[in-house]
Amino acid sequence: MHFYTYTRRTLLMAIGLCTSIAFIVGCTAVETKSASKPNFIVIFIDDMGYGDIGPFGSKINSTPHLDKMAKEGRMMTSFYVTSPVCTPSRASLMTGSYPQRVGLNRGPKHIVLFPGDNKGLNPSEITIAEILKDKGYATGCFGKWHLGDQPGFLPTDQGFDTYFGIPYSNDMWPGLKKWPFPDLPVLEGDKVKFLVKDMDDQAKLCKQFTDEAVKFIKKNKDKPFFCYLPHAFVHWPRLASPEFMNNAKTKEEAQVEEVDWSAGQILKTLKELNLHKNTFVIFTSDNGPAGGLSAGPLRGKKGSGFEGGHRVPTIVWMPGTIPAGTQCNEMSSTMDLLPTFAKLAGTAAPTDRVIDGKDIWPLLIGKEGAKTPHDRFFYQQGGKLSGVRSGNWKLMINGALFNLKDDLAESKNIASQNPEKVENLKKMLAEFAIEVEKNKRAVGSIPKGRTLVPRPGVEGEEGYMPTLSIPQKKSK
Ligand SMILES: [Ca+2]
Repeated sequence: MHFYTYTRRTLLMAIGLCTSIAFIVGCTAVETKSASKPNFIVIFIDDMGYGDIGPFGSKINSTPHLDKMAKEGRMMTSFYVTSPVCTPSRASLMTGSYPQRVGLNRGPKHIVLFPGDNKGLNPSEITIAEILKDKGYATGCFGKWHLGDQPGFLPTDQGFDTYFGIPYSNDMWPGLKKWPFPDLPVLEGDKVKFLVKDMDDQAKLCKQFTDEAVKFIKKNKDKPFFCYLPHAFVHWPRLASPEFMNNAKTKEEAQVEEVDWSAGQILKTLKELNLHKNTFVIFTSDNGPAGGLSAGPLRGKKGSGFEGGHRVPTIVWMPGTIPAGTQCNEMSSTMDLLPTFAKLAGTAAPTDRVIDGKDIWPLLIGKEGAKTPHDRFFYQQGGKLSGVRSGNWKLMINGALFNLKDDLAESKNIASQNPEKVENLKKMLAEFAIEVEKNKRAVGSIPKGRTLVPRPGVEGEEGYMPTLSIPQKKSK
């Protein structure tokens, strides 16, 4: 209790002091007391929809650990990702910036990065991991990266001391015959540790990433840490551990229930180590639901510019600091985590470049009267700007206008009744398109890509050709 009081007071002091450029001076005192810095854990599910977990209304999936997390924490009901697909969404989480700003609104040849692509998250970007590492944090990433698989782009090149996971999606493997994929490697650091050979291996990915994350937390219990747990689940191809498969009607249900277990393991570990009051945990998803999963009350799914593609089921948890059993409906996004974490760690987001995210700590801790720091949020579809939300109004690039307060399902286009709103939002879209073009940064690029492991059955260097450089057969 004493420890906690001390921690909280120091934290508040840090927040109070770190309000200007003078933060470096102001935070010196805080920095020496490293125990006061909170730990951060981001549990990032792949392709899970707004309606897939109990706290967000699922009647299909049993998610007791997330139910408890929501009871002990706070549901963010208007929390967004910046893109309805993997790579761009992850680029925003890592950089606090819109994906088009960092050149990763899409891959060079496809909507997301593919094995061996010569592009990736530019090493000159300052990631959330680099900011925290700089402040003395141990940094670990356990799971799916998908921001480039070439030297310079991997987690260990982007601020993570420890990495264990797959470099891109789990369906980018020979099991998906649509493209000539190489084998799917699991990396430890930047080295291939083993291959995901079959569906039994796929089924183990949730447990393996969870176990590695728990190991990392235990190992770093005495210093501040940042644990990023981007699960391969619940992305296709789907199979869960036998104990979950045996108790579920579908593979989707089994996978959701296994990631629920995973979140439970993380929270349980924190409580066992008495770190729970000094660790901020966020559970969310990288984009809306893929086939077989649910957006709940929202329209659209993975890939869509509607709410279902971008609004993700999000719970934040830090007992004693984040008010238990509460909800926040203010607009916020994954881009806000970088500035928020930076501030709590006693520093600030980079100032030499445009960072779109803002500090949302007042929203997370339920500060009375706290409002979203954003007067606009931009959506994208197919790698392109596709809409804007301001307040409760949302304009799609095709001119459809919705009021999300009265019509969360985006069922009634009310553009013709609200010409002024349409004009106002259109202007925001136009301004953003110009501004982001002006202030965008280069994507990471190397002359020639090479896959990490060869395509099965192909001899020599040819086996390492980037997947999409190989002449494609017509898919059936
Ligand atoms: Ca995804």
